[in-house]
This record gives sequence, structure tokens and C-alpha cells, in this order.
Amino acid sequence: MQENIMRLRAEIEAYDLTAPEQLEQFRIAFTGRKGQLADLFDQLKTVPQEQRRAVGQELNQLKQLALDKFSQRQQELEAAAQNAPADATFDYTLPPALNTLGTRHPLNLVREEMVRIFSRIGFNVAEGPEVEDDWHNFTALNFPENHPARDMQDTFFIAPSAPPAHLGSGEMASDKALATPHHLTISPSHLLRTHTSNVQVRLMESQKPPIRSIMPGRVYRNEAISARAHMMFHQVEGLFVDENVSFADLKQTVYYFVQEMFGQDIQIRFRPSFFPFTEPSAEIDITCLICKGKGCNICKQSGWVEIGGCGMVDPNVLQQSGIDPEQYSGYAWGMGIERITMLKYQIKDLRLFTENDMRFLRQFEGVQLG
Ligand code: 2NL
Repeated sequence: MQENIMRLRAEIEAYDLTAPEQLEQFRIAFTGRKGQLADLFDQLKTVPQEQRRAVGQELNQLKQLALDKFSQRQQELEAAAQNAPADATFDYTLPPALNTLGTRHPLNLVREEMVRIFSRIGFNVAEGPEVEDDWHNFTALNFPENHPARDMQDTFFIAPSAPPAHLGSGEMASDKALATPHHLTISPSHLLRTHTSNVQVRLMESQKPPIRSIMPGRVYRNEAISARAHMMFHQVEGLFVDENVSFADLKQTVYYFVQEMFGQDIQIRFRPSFFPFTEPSAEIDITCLICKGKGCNICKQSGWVEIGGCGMVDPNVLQQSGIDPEQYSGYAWGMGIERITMLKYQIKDLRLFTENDMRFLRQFEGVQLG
């Protein structure tokens, strides 16, 4: 009897209950009415009187062990069944599809930051046409007749043609239909502006000093597209015209801008230069943001990078726009938004700005300047 109990205990303990159907087989084999435990209980009457109590206790313990093993596994299987998905082909443990945030284009982020920085010292925003006439893009700005920028190689000229079909025919060939929001009428000498200086000229023609404006916008140059050049890019130009405006005012404005945009520990260098519309003129360099002035590939080992140009508005330009250069003076500057964005975010290829590669654009998700 003792041997039978030990053998059965080992059998119960070792019984594999992995598969749900094994549970019922277990019950039938051990705890059921005709199971092995029932057999042993039947045999209890053959045990000598003085041992019966002890053997009976042992048998009861073994029965409890079998019942416990059964109900524990039964509960596990029930819990698993409850958690199981109704539709077994759908994985409910997958994370939900996220509502992805839209991103703002890095050029917009930087342009808006530039507008905020200059607005804090009294500059407002002025806009003007991207399709411009020769006067506002070149002549009023002191470009000589034979200047290379006036060449087809550098500037996109507009060939006047029939109006687009969707605008109709007969009645549309009027000045009204071709007028832009900026009251400009297309004629053979029009072009895509090569800088936003055209807006300054238009401002000076239409407004008395003091003038304190910045002109963000798209400009066009007839160039092959590469990592460093594009036929379309963005500028923020600025103009300050009033009595007694000096080069010192210009320098202070540039210092303020650079520190607000790039941080307090950036150094600035004004390098003498030439533009037809300013005299004197200077290029604006700042300490290289990549190597902090030590010398690297980006700054060509010089420790300095150029962010734009500036100067005192040439008296000829003031005169031609209807402002008396004897009474007024002014400063102006121009900076490329792409250039500043590339330095701020260490972007090495201009083409990234126009390719709309989501891997690039997503890196600006949630970026908030200013
Ligand atoms: C550059 C240089 C510059 C200006 C733009 C300007 C406009 C008027 C009169 C005088 Cl109406 N100047 N604009 C002046 C100096 C430099 O741009 O490197 N831009 C990316």
C-alpha cells in the first residue's frame, strides 16, 4: 500500500498539464470516481487496523495535492481564455497608431525667429513682388548698365506670353488681369527678383523716413542646383533710414541680431566689401559655430563663417528713390535664411530644404524658437 501511494504521488507530481485537454485526462486518471485515488481508498479496508488512520491521512494529502494541481491549472487556463482576443487575427498588444505632429519647415522657423528678433528693436515687415521690373531690381539700386547680374546667365527674365487658358481670352488681355497684388504689370523687361532690395526701393518711393523695415522673401538666381547653390532661396534684408544714421548704428544692430540668434559668446567680424547699392560695404562674419573658431571643414580652417552683407545706403540709391541724401542717411543689410539655418542646425546640403524628405523634416517636429 505504502509503495502504491509513493508511486502515485510521483505520477501525479510529474503529470504534464500543458495542453488544456490534459486537464480532463488528469481528472479521469486520478481524482475521478474510477480514478487511481478511488482505487486506493477502496484498498484502505485491507490495511491493518493500527495503520489505517495514518495511511488514510496520507491518502487524503495525496488527494488534496491532485485536486490543487488540477484547480491551479484550471484557473490559469480560464484566465488565459478571458484575456484571449475575440478576433485571433488581430494583435491587441500592438501600440496604437500615433497621431503624428505636423512639422514646421526649418526655413520658416528661422525666418519667424528673425522677424521676432528685429521686431523687438522696432523693425516691421514689408513685402513686395517676386516678379519685378528692371528699375526696382537693378537700376534704382545703382547697378551699372553692364553689370554681370543683369546677364541672362545670372537672372531669370520673364518672357511675356499669352495669359493662361483658365483665365479666359479676350477681356483678360488687359492690364487688370495681369496686375499682381503689388500693382505691377508684366512687360518684356521683367524678371524674377534676385534679392528683396526691390521692396526697399518701393518702400522709399512710397514712404517718408523714418523707415525701419525688414523684407523676408524668396529670391531667384539662374544657377545650377547643388549642395551649395539653388535657383531659389530666401533672404531677410533690412533697411533703416532716418536723420544721422551711422555705421555704428548698423554694427550695433548686427551685434544684437547675432547674439539673439546664435548666443552671447559669438564673435562678429566686419570685412570690407563692395555692393553697388551701399558705400561703405561689409561682409558679416561670425565665429564658426561648428568648431567655435578653432578651424574646421565648414569654415575652411579660418574659424569664421559669412552670414550676409551690409553697408550704408549709397546716396545715389536714396536720391533715385526720392529721399534727400543731404537730410537722411541709412543702413541696409541682406542675409540668406538658408545660410543661417544651415549654421544653426548644422545642415550640410541646401537641397534638403526643397526635397521634402520626411526623415529630414521630422527632425524639426515640435521645435519652437524664441
Ligand atoms: C548679401 C548682401 C545686402 C543690401 C543687401 C540694400 C538695399 C537697398 C539699399 C542698400 Cl534698397 N542696400 N540691401 C545691402 C547690403 C548687402 O545683401 O550678401 N545678401 C545675402
